[in-house]
Amino acid sequence: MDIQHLAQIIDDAAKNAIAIPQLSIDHPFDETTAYDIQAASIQRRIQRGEQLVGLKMGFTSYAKMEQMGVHDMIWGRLTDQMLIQNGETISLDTMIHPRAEPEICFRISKDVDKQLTMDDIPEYVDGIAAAIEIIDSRYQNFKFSLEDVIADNCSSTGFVVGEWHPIDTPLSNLSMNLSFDGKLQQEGNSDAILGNPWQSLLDASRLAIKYGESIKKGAYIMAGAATPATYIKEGIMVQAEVERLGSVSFNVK
Ligand code: OOG
Ligand code: MG
Repeated sequence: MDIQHLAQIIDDAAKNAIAIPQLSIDHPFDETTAYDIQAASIQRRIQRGEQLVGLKMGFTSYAKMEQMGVHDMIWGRLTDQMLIQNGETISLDTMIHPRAEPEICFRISKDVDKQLTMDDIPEYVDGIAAAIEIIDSRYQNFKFSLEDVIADNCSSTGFVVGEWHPIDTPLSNLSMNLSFDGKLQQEGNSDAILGNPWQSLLDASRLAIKYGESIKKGAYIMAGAATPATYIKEGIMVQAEVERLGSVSFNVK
């Protein structure tokens, strides 16, 4: 198994916005190897000058698992190039078949050096916000196995974070909606994220320790979508609204 070679294939697909066949069809690999391919592909981005700014969790809701036919939690890396400003106008030229999904984001206030528990949250987190993730699988037809999607950095492409709110803002049973030009596309609830979105943050710390990845002060942690994702297209305004956390949006050129 040539990890560097597979990392280059997936990185080129993302860089050139050209879909590829599922990597695992010709080169079956296990989950550990999939994370090695992800790490190597992110290393290529870092060599081009991108910086790691956080982690994203995926398949933390049944809505997402059902939509994609994949049934295990995954995690990927976020770089500064993926960060979109709230209200920004973006072009889809660099994407293949992007979709948007409503999320919650956490901001880390202290380097994470252990697996966090609920009691640790006030010491390590200083903000929560409504967020949107743009996912853009590098695989043809947005189809993949668990190993494929992990190798593809869990489809990470862009993320937008709304206004930060204090961490004592209750996160249970909040409506989470996605709309295009004010028209509702997806409707969900924060409880869909592992029963409690904070659990996603705790799992992110567990997985970071397991895989030797660090979560630094200032990092963004995306909790995973509460609803299925919807394809975005030119000329629309994409907005997520999370009860108590307000709304966050971007425009598509
Ligand atoms: C994989 C990414 C999953 C989430 O929030 O569950 C994810 C995909 O659906 O392409 O980001
Ligand atoms: Mg997501």
